[in-house]
Amino acid sequence: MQEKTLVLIKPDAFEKQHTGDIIAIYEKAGLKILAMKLMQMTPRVAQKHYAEHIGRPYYAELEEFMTSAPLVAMVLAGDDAIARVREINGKTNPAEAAEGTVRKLYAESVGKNAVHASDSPESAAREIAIFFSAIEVLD
Ligand code: RTP
Ligand code: MG
Repeated sequence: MQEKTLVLIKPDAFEKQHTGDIIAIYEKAGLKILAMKLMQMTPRVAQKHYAEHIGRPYYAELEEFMTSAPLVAMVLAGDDAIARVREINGKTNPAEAAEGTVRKLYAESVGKNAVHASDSPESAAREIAIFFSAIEVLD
């Protein structure tokens, strides 16, 4: 099924200038870019995006990290895009991520793990709407 998913190139990967290499991995997998922007997350946006993580022991560190420097937000589309992008990204903890995944290549820790991707169609719709208005997402 054709799906859209929200991807964030997190501040650690952006600062280390891995943006182009990471986007190339998605494009080589056949995923299409429908929207893209460079921005810095505010605490308010972090609280919205990571609403289900508020109250967890790592939340303060997560918000601090995600708001610390610019990141790249994008909408990717393709067949089965939600599961495929998570597969390409690899496990949350880079130590457990498979060879060739974005997190194996570029993540430094479970917190500073280079990328985010939506985990379900419901999350994708919710998260895309946080970062992009309808006219910013191409058909
Ligand atoms: P993401 O949402 O960023 O795509 O990552 P994910 O689904 O693989 O991981 P999730 O469980 O949704 O956690 C969201 C982000 O919170 C940070 N985290 N830190 N220190 C920790 O134990 C811990 N656990 C999670 C990570 O940045 C993770 O990507
Ligand atoms: Mg997640």
